Amino acid sequence: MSEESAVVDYHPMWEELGLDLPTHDALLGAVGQMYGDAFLTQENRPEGMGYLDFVMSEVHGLRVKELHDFRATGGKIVGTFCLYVPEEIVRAAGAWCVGLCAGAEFGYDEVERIMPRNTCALIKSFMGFELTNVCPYIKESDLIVGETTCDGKKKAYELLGEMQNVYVMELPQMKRPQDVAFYRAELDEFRGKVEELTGKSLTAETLKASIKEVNDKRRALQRIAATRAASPAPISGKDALLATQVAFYDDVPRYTQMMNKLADELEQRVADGVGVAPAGAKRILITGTPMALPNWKLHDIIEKSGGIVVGEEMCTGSRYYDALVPEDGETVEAMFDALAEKYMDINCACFTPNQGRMDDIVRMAREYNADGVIDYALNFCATYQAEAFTVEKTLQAAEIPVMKIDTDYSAEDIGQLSTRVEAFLEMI
Ligand code: BJ8
Repeated sequence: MSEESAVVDYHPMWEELGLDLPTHDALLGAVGQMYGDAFLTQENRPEGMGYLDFVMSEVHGLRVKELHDFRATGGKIVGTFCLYVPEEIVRAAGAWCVGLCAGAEFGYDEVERIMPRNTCALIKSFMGFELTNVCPYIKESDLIVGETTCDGKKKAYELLGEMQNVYVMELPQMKRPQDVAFYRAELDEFRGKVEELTGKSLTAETLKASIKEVNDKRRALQRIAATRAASPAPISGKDALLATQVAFYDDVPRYTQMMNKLADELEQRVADGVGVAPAGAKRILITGTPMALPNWKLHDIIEKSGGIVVGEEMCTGSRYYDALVPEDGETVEAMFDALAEKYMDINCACFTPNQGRMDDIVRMAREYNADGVIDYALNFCATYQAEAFTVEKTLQAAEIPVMKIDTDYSAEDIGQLSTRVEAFLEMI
């Protein structure tokens, strides 16, 4: 993907994919406007963000074309919704992985004909994208992998399975040794499914290479995250969130290279004392449900209210990049054991108990010198909303100010949320 590429008309490709062109044009127009308003109005952005601006300007263009071309040569695409589905296995069997979680309110009328209104925005969004034929990533996916995490997703995958080729991985709900063994066996099944799709066998060599490649991607994100502990923070929370969101669908080696370049620049900024937020800006850690592209709502509110987001304890944040898979395994068996251990260490509220998440929130609040924590949950997300009480109690015991926000993807409550956020920033 070159930033110098000429403007290309992708409508023929979108038409070939079966997208509803007028509706899709409307979606791209709305996302472009949101992006301009949230990102391009920021001052003193790192130059390295130019790459992500370019990726976003081509969000349904060049990257989709790359997937399209890959498939034209026999390549397979695997779409996923959850961190528990290992990209390493997909890549080791010769396929490419794309994240399909969706972060915009679209097609809800169609969704509400087949799902309850009180379904979380993330589920409604990906179902709406499918039902209105506006997501080229779903269309390019040869296999879509769901997982038995929350009840809403489980049922949505049944409905999605009537329209697409869906495979569901079963996940345990606890983290005892027998649960890790159960998940380990699921990984074997998943391997078989992906090998069947690609017609290629995963080998110790390809798996070792893909573990290293995905670890390198996570290492680049760790470097970016580490710079956010500095005061002033060298990058806005919005820009850092975008970097993580793009990790789920960009080309892995290219993305890693570009994010390492961004990290070099941020490290230099820290050394030079250059930052993006005014001195004294309140530093906020966000914890909670994932923020899929193009959901930038809460970060935008906080940063337009004068605060700065310094970390995300979420699946589009530290849960994605904090842990690496050990690279010393030599056999497929040993590497699958390592993958099972690593992935079962993710702290999702769908698991019980989930003390690891509480420990991480407190640790991160301290490491990133946060003045306060905002616990963010999508409306109707029972697991994260219920866990909010434990989050609050834990942070109060650690004497860290906390505020709970329940919202969705709509713009309707932005005014009200801004008032609450401003009051919180003043209070801490
Ligand atoms: S590992 S957080 S990506 S399941 S917001 S759809 S939980 S009702 S997204 Fe998740 Fe995997 Fe866990 Fe992460 Fe359900 Fe809640 Fe909606 Fe959610």
